[in-house]
Amino acid sequence: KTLRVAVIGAGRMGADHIKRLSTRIHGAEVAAVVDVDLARAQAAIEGIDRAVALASADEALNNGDVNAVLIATPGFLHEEILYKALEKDFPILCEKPLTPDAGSAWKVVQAEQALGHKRIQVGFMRRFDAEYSALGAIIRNSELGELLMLHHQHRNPSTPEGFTNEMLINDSVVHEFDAIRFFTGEEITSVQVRLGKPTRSAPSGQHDPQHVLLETESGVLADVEIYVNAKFGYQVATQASFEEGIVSIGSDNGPYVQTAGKWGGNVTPGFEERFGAAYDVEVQAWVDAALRGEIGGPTAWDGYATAACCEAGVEAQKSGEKVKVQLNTKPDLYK
Ligand code: INS
Repeated sequence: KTLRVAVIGAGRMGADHIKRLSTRIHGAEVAAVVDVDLARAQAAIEGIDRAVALASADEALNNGDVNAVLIATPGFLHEEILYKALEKDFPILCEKPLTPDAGSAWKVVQAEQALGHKRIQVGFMRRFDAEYSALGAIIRNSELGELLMLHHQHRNPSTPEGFTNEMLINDSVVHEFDAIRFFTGEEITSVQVRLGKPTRSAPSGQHDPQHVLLETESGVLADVEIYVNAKFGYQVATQASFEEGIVSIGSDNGPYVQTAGKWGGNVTPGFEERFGAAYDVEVQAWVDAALRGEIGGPTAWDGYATAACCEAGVEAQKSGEKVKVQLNTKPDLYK
């Protein structure tokens, strides 16, 4: 059996997934690529056997050759495609965020619940990063005693056009919301955002960097420096403080070069390079699980819970207050 995947959205992430599906991933093939810019969809299928370029998600979902969906459009466009794909009962890999706000994410959770089984895997790829897995295991096995604090740095070189102040939370810190839930196995209970001295490199309307402070159910404190116009390169790093030690992950490592009177190496340029291997593992896990009728990673509940954190985060950005995260009761399907 093979997944015949419709990739919806042929932008930066979609194009990256198309390449991975048609080269490194086993058990899946690109059957269709959809983009409002048909020329972009056409360019993306070049060299791929039996793949078609289409201008609408509807056409792709109703194409008899398609039996799975990878959604890589901007976040605010996910909701409509999710419902249509659920109606078809197709395996779905939906890039983060599931939807941009908690209300719409909850409706998606309810639609999946009505279906009676999990079909949606959300693209929180960091869970598949080797160092993330290793730190997760150290926490779960209490190897260094209890986890007490998490310090996160999330830095991007620059932001694409139209990247709003809210998107620092909804598009960027959403990864840390999921990471903190993944590491602790707990929900996040409150979010606070501090705005300090901004860089002069931020486009107008964006306050950058921001300092996000969080608490989990058991009182683990976490902080995130989100800095999206940091210029120097791409960096996602975490330092975890335990009763019996400190664990650091995500530093650029190697090759370490000494030449011409200098020593050093290269800074990671973007998320494709930083998380390339994690994306491969994530998509393979999705495919393998889908062929068994299951999902292989973060659920629609994770998408909803992080959306609730984002909503609290955006409110906290505006008010400067510590905002409680409100969650509905977790449905049995996700327990
Ligand atoms: C991107 C992507 C990256 C993240 C960026 C975000 O959409 O999710 O992993 O570092 O902040 O804008």
